Amino acid sequence: MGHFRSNLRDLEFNLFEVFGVQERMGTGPFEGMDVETARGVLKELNAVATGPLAESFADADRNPPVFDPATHSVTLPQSLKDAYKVLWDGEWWRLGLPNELGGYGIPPSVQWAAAELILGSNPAAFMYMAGPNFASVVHRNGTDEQKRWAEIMIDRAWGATMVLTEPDAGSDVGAGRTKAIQQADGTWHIEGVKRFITSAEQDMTENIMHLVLARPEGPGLDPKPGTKGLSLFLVPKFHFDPETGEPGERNGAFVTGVEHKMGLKASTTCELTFGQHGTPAVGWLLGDVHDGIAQMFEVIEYARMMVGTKAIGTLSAGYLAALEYAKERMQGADLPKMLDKTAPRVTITHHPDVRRILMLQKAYAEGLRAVYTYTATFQDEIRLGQAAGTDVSLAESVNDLLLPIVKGVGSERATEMLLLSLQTLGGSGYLQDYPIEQYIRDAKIDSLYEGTTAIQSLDFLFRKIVRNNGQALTHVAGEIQAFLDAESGNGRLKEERALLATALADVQGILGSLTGYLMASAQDPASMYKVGQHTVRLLMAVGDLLIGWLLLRQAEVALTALGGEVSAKDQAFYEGKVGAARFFAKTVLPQLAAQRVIVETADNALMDLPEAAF
Ligand code: ST9
Ligand code: FAD
Repeated sequence: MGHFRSNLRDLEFNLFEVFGVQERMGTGPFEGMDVETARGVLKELNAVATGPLAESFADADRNPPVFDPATHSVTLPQSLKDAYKVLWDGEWWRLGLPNELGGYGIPPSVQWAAAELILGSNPAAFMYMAGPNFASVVHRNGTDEQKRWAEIMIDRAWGATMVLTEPDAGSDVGAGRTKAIQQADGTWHIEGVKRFITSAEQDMTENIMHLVLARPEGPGLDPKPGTKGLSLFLVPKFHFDPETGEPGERNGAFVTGVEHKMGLKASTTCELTFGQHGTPAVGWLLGDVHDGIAQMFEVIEYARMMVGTKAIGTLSAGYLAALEYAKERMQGADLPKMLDKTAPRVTITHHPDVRRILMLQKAYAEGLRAVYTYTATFQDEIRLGQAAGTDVSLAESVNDLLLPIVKGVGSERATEMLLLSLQTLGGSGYLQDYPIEQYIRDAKIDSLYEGTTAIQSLDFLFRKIVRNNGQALTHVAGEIQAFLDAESGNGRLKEERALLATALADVQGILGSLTGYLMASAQDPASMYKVGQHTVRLLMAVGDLLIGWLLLRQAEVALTALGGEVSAKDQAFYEGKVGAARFFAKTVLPQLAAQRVIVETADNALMDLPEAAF
């Protein structure tokens, strides 16, 4: 068996028993889809993900891509190429495409469940598949000619990259200095150095389309500072025939270095230079409009959801590996018999502390899976509404609100919980004989790229809550309140509902204090620091609240199912749902009260401390 342990049962539970995704199938853009087909897709992909796709995971880590500076080229390990071929030949990339570009008309909620299977099994292989997906952004925003290029990107199986970061412009993308100089023939020459670019070089595809942010220069252009002064250019690795896509001359975008990373080694992270090696890097302005940052955010929004799902998929795999080990490993006696040296030895699942860390992993893995699926249900609504011509602004703003939770909370909790997965194995967890040490190394990147957690938290508070006048948040809080008011479940989970109600009030308290500090900053600018010290705390608190709520929703569904006839396997599954919800409500949610006190009593002592005192 490969390294990857999937949780297809839980994916399907979320989709069909909790969120009722099947109700949105058979209509509009999902007209050709039904529940049996969706289950069939997931089942088939699960076999691929747990089988051939997983095979290169460790090999490509131990034998990472090799860079040749003389030719600016990379050789990927054969095992990874084989895995990529499995994905490509299976046409799994079609799952992410809109119908008009050859997609299967599958709702985003099901797409993300499918994505979790690939990302948990082989995240680097998933990321090399960016071509078709980024082509859909080119298609949506491009000129007629560029729409054709988008089709070529898909038909000819090209790779693609998103190119923002520079040595002095990471979180602060607007500090980017790469420039685009307008040419008489309508093209642009890109000049500059970008770094940390994922998949910028590989030896699997005949061409790579780089989506590059650069600052335009030319007659009649009004240069603007910051992100608003950036435009998005299409810069292919090779020039190509615009009709057939046949590659021609080398364009002047060259990789000049590949990073040596702590994890995710199979994925190339490159320094990418434009126009620095005697060949101009010719680019084309996307859509012929200077709207780069907004266009790039269409890519970023997808990528942030992807990064969160990747982290959550890895967390789930880590938990299931830890669980499997714990059920086998005999060590020590049952705690009440600890003084009896002749007492039988037990498996470590008998020890309360092992149970504690296992259940914490389970609750976060399954709770976060529910959070990303819940988020994706709003993406389903957006697609349906757009096709029907109805107002989707609320669904869009709720999706926007939830993205930093999926990305920020998903990645932070995955890192924390994967440490507990390793802990469950004791010393063995530290060995490369088990996949968990690699999971930790590979998943750590998720809290860094696509905007660090701090950036997610600023986005969450300032853009998704304050600028949205709290509308999306009020909608979600309203759903939680409705769940509390419904009192369904025959009075079971009463204590847990009360804990959820308190947690909701605590999060509202945290937010209330932060908005108070924010308003006070109009008179006292330093008050803004009180906000900035606690935005990550807010993000994580809302994450815990959502996880607690969704686990309880799952528990309700499980209790109903347990009231009828269920198989022994399902009985265990549903009991696990109730157990996880209770555990989370009783041991995690009460911690939000302490977070609230910390925010309510915030001061600026931290900010007043001189730098030398650190
Ligand atoms: C990176 C890549 O890290 C990591 C790897 C990716 C690999 C991808 C592979 C994909 C594979 C796909 C495979 C598919 C297979 C399918 C199979 C399916 C089964 N939302 O607040 P302002 C916009 S890449 C939307 O003033 P500042 C907006 O237009 C590097 N838009 O910001 C706004 O204008 P307005 C990632 C947003 O102070 C404008 O920006 N790097 C949002 O100028 C200005 O906004 C980062 O992520 C948003 N949330 O700049 C950078 N926010 O306000 C992180 C902003 O008028 N830093 N806009 O609407 C940030 O995000 C900063 O906050 C900043 C600040 C740069 C935005
Ligand atoms: P910095 O921005 O210097 O941040 C350093 C620290 O300061 C962080 O803790 C951060 O949270 C904090 N910080 C910074 N600004 C603020 C603020 N305003 N408020 C609070 N805290 C702040 N980029 C691409 O364009 N394309 C890619 O394909 C790509 N792939 C990547 C792959 C890998 C493996 C890596 C490591 C990076 C990749 N990146 C890519 C770049 C990535 O998006 C950036 O590393 C990330 O956005 C952070 O920027 P930085 O590394 O410059 O850190």
